[in-house]
Amino acid sequence: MKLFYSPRVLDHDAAGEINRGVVGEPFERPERAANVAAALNNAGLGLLVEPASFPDEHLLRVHDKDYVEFLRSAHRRWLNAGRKGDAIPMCWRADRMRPALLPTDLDAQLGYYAFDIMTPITEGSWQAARASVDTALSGAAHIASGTGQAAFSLCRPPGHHAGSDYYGGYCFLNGAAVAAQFLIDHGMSRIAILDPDYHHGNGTQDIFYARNDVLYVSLHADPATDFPFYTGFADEIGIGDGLGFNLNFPLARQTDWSAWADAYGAAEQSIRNFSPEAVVVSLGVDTLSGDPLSKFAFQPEDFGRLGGVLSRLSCPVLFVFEGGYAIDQIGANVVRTLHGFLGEYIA
Ligand code: OKP
Ligand code: ZN
Repeated sequence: MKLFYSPRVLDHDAAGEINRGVVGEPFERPERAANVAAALNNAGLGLLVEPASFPDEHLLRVHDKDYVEFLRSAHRRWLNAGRKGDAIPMCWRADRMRPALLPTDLDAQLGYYAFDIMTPITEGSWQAARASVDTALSGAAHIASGTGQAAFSLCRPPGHHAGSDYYGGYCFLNGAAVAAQFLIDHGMSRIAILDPDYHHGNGTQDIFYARNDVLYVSLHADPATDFPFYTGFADEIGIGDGLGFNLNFPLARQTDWSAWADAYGAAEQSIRNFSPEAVVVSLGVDTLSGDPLSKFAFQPEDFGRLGGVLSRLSCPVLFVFEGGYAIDQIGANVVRTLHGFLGEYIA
């Protein structure tokens, strides 16, 4: 298995996060990626390879130009306006207000492109998010070359909440979506994206919602109780040509491995019926019991089982790292997943 990691993904470093009305340490912090990198290094799964630099054109296949330019310049504009610290939106357009055209004011643009307050734009956010996309693209290029059957891209910040022109849920650029599009652009005709992160990948769903060449399948906490709240319900099944190519499995809090695996059986069948040429896995390990943001009940050994069931897909798999906030355990659980996938780990 080929592993990709760049220390540039550490550059996004938020000063704080507002959680339940209190400013505290961010859940999504650089040590997450550093810890996963350290665990991979110790696991003997292979060397961590520095990703190549890909041109923006790959990114722009999925994200809008104006949005990308906003992300690239937002923190510089924030400092130029005499502000300190991280750029955070303060005002949103309510749904019943008049429809907004792209505003020019920085604060108005922050509210225009963001969908939450927990995703600050820091001095290094652009560099990190861009490096995260290069990391995903390097994994995709490895799969597209046909020389390898599996890759793990240690992306950070995560990506699956980011849409073509919006950010939130700690995500700025959608690495899994850019990678899937890269595989399509390199001759593959059907890509499945499987998203086992605790949270619904609303951005990935949105990007491919009207398409039948990319199947999006997500198992996640019911949006009736969990972030991102407004999307991820079972009746969201795609639109137009994409009708039937989006599948959501909202699951109750406290879902454990056996309940998750039941739902996965149906998810797996739908992926098989689609017969993808490759599968991109948005690998979040925030399904762990005790994860500080999540309420599923996976035990550590269940990640080996997860890797095992993913290996049954029997087609090339690109793992793209997403969530997981139990900082001291996420590295071991990524390793368990990859070992299980490679058949080297008995749960
Ligand atoms: C990103 B990914 C605490 C609320 C948590 C944010 C969840 C973002 C998860 N302030 N909401 O899918 O792991
Ligand atoms: Zn998550």
